[in-house]
Amino acid sequence: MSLDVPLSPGSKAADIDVHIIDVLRHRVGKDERAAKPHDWYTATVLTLRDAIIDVWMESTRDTYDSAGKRVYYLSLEFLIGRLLRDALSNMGLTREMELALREHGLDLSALEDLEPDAALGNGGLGRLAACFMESLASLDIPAYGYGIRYKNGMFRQRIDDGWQVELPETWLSHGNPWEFPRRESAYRIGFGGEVVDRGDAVEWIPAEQIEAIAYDTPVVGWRGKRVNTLRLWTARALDPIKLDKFNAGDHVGALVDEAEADALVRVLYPADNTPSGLELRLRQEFFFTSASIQDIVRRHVQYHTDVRTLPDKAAIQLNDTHPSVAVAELMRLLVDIHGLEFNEAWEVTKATIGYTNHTLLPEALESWQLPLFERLLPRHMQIIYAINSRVLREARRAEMTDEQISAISLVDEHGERRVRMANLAFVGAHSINGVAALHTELMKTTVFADLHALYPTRINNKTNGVTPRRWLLKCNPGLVSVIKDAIGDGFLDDTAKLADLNALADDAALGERIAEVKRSNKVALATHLKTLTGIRLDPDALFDVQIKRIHEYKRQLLNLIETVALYDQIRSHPERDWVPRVKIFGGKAAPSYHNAKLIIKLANDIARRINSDPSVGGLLKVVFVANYNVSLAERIIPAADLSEQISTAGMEASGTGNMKFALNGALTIGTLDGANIEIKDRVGDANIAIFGLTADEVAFTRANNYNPRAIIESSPELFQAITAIQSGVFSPDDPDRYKDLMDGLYDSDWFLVAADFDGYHTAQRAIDTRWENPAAWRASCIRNIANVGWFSSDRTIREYAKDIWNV
Ligand code: 26Q
Repeated sequence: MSLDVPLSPGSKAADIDVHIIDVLRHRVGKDERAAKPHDWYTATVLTLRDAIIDVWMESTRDTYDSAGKRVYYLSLEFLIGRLLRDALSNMGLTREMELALREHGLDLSALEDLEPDAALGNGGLGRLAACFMESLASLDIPAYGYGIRYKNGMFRQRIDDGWQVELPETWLSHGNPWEFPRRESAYRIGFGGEVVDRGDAVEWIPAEQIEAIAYDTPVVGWRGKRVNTLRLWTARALDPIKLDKFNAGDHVGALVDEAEADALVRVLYPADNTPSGLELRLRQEFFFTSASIQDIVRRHVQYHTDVRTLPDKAAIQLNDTHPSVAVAELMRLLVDIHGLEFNEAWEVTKATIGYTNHTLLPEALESWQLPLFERLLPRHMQIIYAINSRVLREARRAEMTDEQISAISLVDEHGERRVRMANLAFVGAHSINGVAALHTELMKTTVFADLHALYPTRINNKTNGVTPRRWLLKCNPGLVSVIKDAIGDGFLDDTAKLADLNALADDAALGERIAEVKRSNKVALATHLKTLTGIRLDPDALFDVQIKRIHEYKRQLLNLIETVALYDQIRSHPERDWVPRVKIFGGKAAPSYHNAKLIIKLANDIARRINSDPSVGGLLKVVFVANYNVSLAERIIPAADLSEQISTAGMEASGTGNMKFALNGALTIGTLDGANIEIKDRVGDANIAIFGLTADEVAFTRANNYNPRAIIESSPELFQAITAIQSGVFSPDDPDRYKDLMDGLYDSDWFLVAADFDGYHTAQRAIDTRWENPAAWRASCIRNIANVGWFSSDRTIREYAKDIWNV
């Protein structure tokens, strides 16, 4: 049935109402009486989707007609979260949809809660990819995201008796109304086999082949200007059921190819900043990279004929090294399939590819055992050797030392030989960027020092950003309305305009209105956490929040030890005027990361003990929120007073949570690490609490006989807290539970918890003092909101577009 009323941005509630009923009947297959909430949810998405599709097709047509350059963002992770509210709001249809649903007695926000989070990512890197996709569409830049359509995304975390338990996440169990399968966009992906010399060319004859099939999801930009495509690959066996085997009675053997294809897209590796060396991971990387590069080259040749002009029409950005094999795969297509000379292909490849680095942690730098790589990708290994010989000869010509040459090599020769994915990405790209100023400088002086000496113009900085649509407009409508009243609505299109709030920072009336919004966000969070955890929270307490992946370098342990010290002091000095605090923790640990899981248990042990101790009264509560994800972040961040960004300096590449909190009016307590430094530069020293060693001091301390034991023994608060944890005060059922963890602090303390403790503790007490002056606290909140507009991912993407992609 065709509709009389096409939907578009600006449609009226009545148009939507007609449409939604039609969709409910003809596409969901229910009438109004039989429809369950989930049917209404699906009908709502499909109705909105119809409006989106019209813009989508227009955007695609425009791009083809203008023959413009496209951006391709290759990422093994897209941590999207829910799409409905974001898409509605970007299409400008929220109010109309609300009204239309109300006619049927339905509440839009209740339907929104039925949408599962698309959690196809671990943490910062995956969430950044999602923010970038939204900003690309908002800035009207033709772009495709490429990734894997994992059947199971990031695991669901349950807390059993304080311990993390991982459960499979099944976001597709009710179907996914946002995606379009594109069976016509399918590519063959080879593995293994051999390379044969055909005289003037070589041919790779893979031993196995799997088919990659595209699923497209529309990505709507702000004000519905442009809709781009997120293309996620699934895998299928070429021959899904081997009938000869099946008929011969081998029912399982008949299906093994399909099972192997399925394994490729079954699950997201749940490791954040700690790569696993498993073969399946390398297969996943090649699978999605090869499909994406084939798709990009096919599209280019189809419209522009000559593959040599690829760099004029395509910019490929690698989100970390996970798609690094793109360098070799693009070379293979150019040389083996399209017949380019190696040198020419090499220039095309470098001009097309850019690489973003997200971590300097040595253990997170990806490398693969050479025999494994060669067995799986024999032709790519040859190409990597050929690239390497070119690069190393250049290094030799530049008179580099043997040591430098060995550091530049794509093959690590120390011990068992390994292929270095970061070096491959570096040499194959014209641009290599870090994600915050400090991180970029450290890239030049540490891991990439020698590559930087050889190619000194390639490294550049692109400080991360977050989309203000999701991380302000959508998650904090109360704050948005107060800001609108104060400075008008120009900030909705340009967050730099938030700076107009600076003139009003000391306006008591504005401070009060913002404080009222914060309080109501805290009440809403407290209500939600009461249902989740049973714990009752005082919305007038200071909400102190650390939500992020659990990792030793992020130092949740520092926060927990300080919490124990505070607990002790409240008990020892009940006569003092303590500022009531709620400590909120959330985050997942990689399943194989022992200490991270132990830290979760410690948080829960501490919470149980403190929350049931009448001697602290209502002054201190500790909550560990299970299954922290994007949707929870959207509830927690607008309700935070204090944002914990306390990584060991030099270790957090950027952080992006830090930006979200500041944008929503929380003060930051943090180290001079990642983007914290740039946040401090913008909000001003008076509006942020900085403590701890600098990155230089961290390096110096580690290099000069750091003695944590001496520090612990000379700090009474620290000593007391560590001793309490170590001796089983929080784990009476297993007194030795934290012995090794605490011994680690005495004996090595790689993350410098002891060195930074006193500075942190002092900074926390100074926060208490600030809190007791509400007017000053509110002025600081306003100055935070006013001055972090720069951290919009729109600004970041503009910089990529201008400096790297030339679009
Ligand atoms: C690699 C190989 C095998 C298995 C897993 C991995 C792997 C997966 C995820 C390695 C690293 C990651 C994730 C890294 C990450 O999230 N880095 C964060 O990136 C953010 C966006 O730039 C920064 O803000 C954070 O500081 C950085 O930690």
